[in-house]
Amino acid sequence: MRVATSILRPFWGCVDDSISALRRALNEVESIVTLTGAGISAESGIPTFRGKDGLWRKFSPQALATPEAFRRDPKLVWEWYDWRRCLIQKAEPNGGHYALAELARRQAARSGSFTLITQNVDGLHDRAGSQNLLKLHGDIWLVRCVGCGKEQCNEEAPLKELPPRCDCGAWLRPGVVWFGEELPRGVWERAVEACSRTKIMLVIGTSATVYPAAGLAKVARNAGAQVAVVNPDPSGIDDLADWILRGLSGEILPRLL
Ligand code: BV8
Ligand code: ZN
Repeated sequence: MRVATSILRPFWGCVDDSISALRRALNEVESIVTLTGAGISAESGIPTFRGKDGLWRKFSPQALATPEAFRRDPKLVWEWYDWRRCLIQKAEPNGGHYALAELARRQAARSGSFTLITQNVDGLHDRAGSQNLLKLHGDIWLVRCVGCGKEQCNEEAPLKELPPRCDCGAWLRPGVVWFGEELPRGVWERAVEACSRTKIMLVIGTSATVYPAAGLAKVARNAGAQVAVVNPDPSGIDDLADWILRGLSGEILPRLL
């Protein structure tokens, strides 16, 4: 019966030992997978979804992040996404984003593999220099035509016209995955594949409540990987964890380097 190697409560002493233990382990393994959620962008000023001033507290996902909501009132949905784009454009990546980009560089330097899987649509990982991201839920800076299906990058914030239109005249929708919509095919398969062959999985800043993303830690665990959780609060996958680092990812991740 595999015993969680160390469950840490917020006694900094313990966090230190566990960070050094995890840092050592990360320097030895050939493959690392990380899964991030809204929590990694919280210290950049982007509200999380379920946090105390989270997006889902003020706005209902059903009313704004579903194809039905867009069909019902595309202008309302775009007002929400335009507001979030303006917020994100003013934000900067934080120490957590940069630490993961550096971890990937170090893994590459020792010809190990590093896969960054994110539920975030904010693009802050890209701006921190991370490459070959697996964006499970799309990208808020992409727009897709509901008529001709053309997808393009659009970083205009605020948008001049809501809803924005495609050259073909049809409306554009945000390039994100809404509830009830399938995750981007290749991206999901590659995420599952990476989790099923990794040695360590870091799960950072997610409540692990949205599926199928929340099921990836179990895929890794069942394949024999060790799982480390970085989150100031309990999350849906703590029981799968070998390490629980209770703290802010912007403070903890740089200390893994
Ligand atoms: C699908 C894009 C099928 C849009 C998003 C199984 C069981 C139950 C339900 C389902 C199931 N399978 C499917 C479902 C339905 C649904 C679902 O999961 N519902 C939930 C609510 C129960 N899933 C779907 O609909 C998915 N699609 O299943 O399609 C299908 C198959 C074939 C063909 C057709 C259809 C699609 C889900 C994707 C939805 N889109 N985002 C947008 O952003 O507007 S989800 C969105 O919410 C985010 O992307 C993210 O995934 C989720 C929010 O979760 P988190 O990121 O974890 O954020 P949260 O606020 O919850 O937590 C933040 C955490 O950070 C907290 O724990 C906090 O403590 C911590 N934290 C805070 N500060 C810090 C920190 N951590 C570290 N440092 C800090 N500083
Ligand atoms: Zn079009």
